[in-house]
Amino acid sequence: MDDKKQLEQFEAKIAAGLKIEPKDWMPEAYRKQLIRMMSQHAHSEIVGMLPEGNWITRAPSLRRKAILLAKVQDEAGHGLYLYSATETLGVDRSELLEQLHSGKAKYSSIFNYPTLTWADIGAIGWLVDGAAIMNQTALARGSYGPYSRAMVKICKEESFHNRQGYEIMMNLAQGTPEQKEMAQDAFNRWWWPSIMMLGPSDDKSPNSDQLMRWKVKMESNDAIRQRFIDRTVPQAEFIGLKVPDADLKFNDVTGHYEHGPINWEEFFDVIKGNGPCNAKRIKDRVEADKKGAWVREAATAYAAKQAKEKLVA
Ligand code: BYC
Repeated sequence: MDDKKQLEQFEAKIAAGLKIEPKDWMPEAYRKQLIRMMSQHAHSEIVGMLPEGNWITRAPSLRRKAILLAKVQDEAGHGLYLYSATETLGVDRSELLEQLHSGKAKYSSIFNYPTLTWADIGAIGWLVDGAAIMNQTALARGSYGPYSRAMVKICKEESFHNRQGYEIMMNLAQGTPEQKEMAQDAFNRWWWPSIMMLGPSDDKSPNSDQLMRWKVKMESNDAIRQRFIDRTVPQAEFIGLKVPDADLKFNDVTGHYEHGPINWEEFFDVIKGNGPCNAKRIKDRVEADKKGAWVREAATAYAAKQAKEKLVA
């Protein structure tokens, strides 16, 4: 069958809401877009462990420590899950990791900001996981089978992450004046980066058209951002925190919040590698990879031994 016919069949399948599976024919551009997006997503999960992992030894109670440990482990699981899903497209994980460690690959802008106080852990769960859920529940309806299925499992865990973060913020906001101030300070620092992590505005998003046509992305960056804002502002008001946006107002006609200007210059600067923590994140990730080399070697040797024994038996 020629490429034109295959492309027609591929697009008809997508239009009918069917999933594309790894062995199905797909245009090279679809494969490349998925590898780009899924590997960036996997890297984000793995790099995202660093700012939170930084607080495991300083969690204020055993309960909080157990929750944070579980969350960080979940993120590792999401990363591995997503690297595996990306490998179904014919790329090797070691190649993807090399791109991350050499600074060539992107990962979410949000993880280039520092976690200065315990309230930042609350803000990450509430806002960062909250924004991630908005985005990922849409991706769960996407056209590539392994990616959309990964999203279903990941979103379930992100919901728990989101709730534990909101609970931390609620407790702090109802605490002493100092605790409330800490919550507000973390909110002030994480609000705008969380809004930006959903991607550049639609007029500055070169990949969206193609990804939406092929139903990898089901909604545009701005549409998801609006939903995130509409959901999060009342949550902030409920716990008595003030959204750090002087221009924020509710539009009774549209039923949506209107927000002030987003600092896209800052966003593009961060994704170019100039955020407050970019260099540190890559350095820490490379070190973590080196430290874990013996575990991977041992696991590979064990798997090879098992396979050999199976063959003999
Ligand atoms: N950060 O054309 P656009 C988590 C890049 S982790 C960095 O709109 P697209 C969690 C973009 O790559 C969840 N770069 O792109 C983990 C493109 O550059 P290239 C992370 C960004 O793909 C641990 C350029 O800007 N979620 O939840 O259509 C602890 C133009 O953008 C960002 C995902 O990864 C960014 N924020 O849309 C706690 C979801 N935004 O590649 C929590 C999967 C854009 O052309 N990804 N860029 O050089 C997506 O949904 C989409 O890729 C995006 C961007 C919405 C992020």
